[in-house]
Amino acid sequence: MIKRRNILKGGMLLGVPAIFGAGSASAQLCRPTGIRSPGSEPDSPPVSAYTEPLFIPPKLNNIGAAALSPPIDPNRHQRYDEFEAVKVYEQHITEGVWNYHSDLSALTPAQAGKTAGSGSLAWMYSDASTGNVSTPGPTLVARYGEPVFVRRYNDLPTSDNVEMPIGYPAISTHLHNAHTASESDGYPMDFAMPGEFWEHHYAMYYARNDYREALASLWYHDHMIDFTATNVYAGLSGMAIFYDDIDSGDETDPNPQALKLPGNMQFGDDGNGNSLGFDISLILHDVRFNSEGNPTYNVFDTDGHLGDLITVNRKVQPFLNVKRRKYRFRIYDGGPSRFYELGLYRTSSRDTAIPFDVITNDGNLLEEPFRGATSIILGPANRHDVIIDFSQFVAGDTLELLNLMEQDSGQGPTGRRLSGNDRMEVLQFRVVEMDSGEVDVSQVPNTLRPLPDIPPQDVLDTLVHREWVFDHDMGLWTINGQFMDPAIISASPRQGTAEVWTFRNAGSSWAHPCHVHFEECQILEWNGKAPTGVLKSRKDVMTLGPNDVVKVFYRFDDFVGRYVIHCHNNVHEDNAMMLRWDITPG
Ligand SMILES: [Cu+2]
Repeated sequence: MIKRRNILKGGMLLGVPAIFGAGSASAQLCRPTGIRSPGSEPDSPPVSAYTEPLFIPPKLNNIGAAALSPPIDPNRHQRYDEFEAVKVYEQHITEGVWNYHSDLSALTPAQAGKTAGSGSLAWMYSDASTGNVSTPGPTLVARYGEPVFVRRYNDLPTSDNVEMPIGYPAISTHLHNAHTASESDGYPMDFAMPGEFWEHHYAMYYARNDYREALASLWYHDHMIDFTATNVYAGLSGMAIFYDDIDSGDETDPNPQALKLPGNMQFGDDGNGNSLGFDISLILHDVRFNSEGNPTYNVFDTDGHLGDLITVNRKVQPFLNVKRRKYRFRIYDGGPSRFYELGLYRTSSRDTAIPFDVITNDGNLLEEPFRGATSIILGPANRHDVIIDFSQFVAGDTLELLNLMEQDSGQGPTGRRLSGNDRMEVLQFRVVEMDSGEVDVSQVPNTLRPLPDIPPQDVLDTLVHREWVFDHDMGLWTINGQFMDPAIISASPRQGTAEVWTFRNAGSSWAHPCHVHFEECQILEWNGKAPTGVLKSRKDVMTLGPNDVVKVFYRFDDFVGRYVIHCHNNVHEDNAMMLRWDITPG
């Protein structure tokens, strides 16, 4: 049983230690003023809140291996013969325009082959089978046991011809947190130039073939070396959902083991703010727009980038109609540098936060739901799935997701909470009746998915221990005193081994969401304390507040090759806060 009181301290209702803390949160957050001024950027043009319908990406369509030309070459992929693709997709990455908000689109000049007023410049992903092009890209909906193959073409203009004033048109696509062979992982040096493609084989194989290692809420995003922040900011992000027999996505699943969480395997929307499904992914990116309605970005600020408008699925402050029933929302912080504390409030009375259930951390099912949370806290790349039950409201009620996290530079939050009208409007829910005869049969069971075992302390003591210190030097960002250099291999654990890693934030006024590719970890200690609540989970991004120290347990199995560890404040990452590490054959 989660001891709720253990993490409900200092007024924080869903505590994540350290930056978001067990203990007094505000005492551990960044100081109000950073060591460097972020400078001041002009505000975005004014837009009206809650007038754009939420965009919900449709799912990618399987085209079958026979449709690919040239065909798949199994020799290019580790263990392909064991995990032959049964779902095959083709995506193209293109430059075009996107309607972030009608008020912004109204300002845009003719660009990217489109007429004036048709949208803001964007880099986007397509589904080659439907011709759908969007940001976020189409959602990759996959299932364990059904290996996936995606060929992604870089159809961006060459650097001489791009209209997007930021980013670099070379592409490496990382499926965040997937247990993926190195050559398919989106390693930052594995990039495709305009006119080229890269292939990604996702084995859809539980790490160590253990169902307790199942992943659920993932996202794909660009990972081009030195240009991740700008390329993602330009539009290159999309969601991925992994299901299995337990978390099957079907609330009517007759399998007695199925959790029957809200979901009907329908994705997309009708264009008017109505979702087709009840399992909805929401990715947050904060964006700043110039007077012509295009995204703008200061590449000289290495502290990080803050937008002044919150977008959800690349719509500025959208609305969604919700029926009087339960929904699963997979909420992602897409960065580049903003941290969130999100609470749900009635529009009519913004004083009282409305409780909901949290069922995942970093997209992985918890052992049991965390019930009654009144906010969630996310650093860049963190994810939480939440269940909101709208049956407690009546048709016509409106609710809002508000951001309470104060942040005035890219370094990290100030440690203060926004209140009153300073809270940032993120998303509006408009409650409507269910259709006549419609029944909500979904459940939120008391047990979800068990955690893999951690060896006892005497065994942990015998393992290799490594420490990763996140610091800064000469205006850039370092790990263990080093800038990213793909020629340097900073660790090379053998396949089949386990290690204890420590992440240490050497800074007293900034935050670093530390991300390791390929394997997830479990927290052993956060600032010397054993994890409780939502931190008793599998994680891929440890969001370190000032001076935080986190000790975690890793295993390395199934594939070999090159991977990275980096800060997921992508501006820090691009300014050298990344290291290469390799898994070597056991
Ligand atoms: Cu960082």
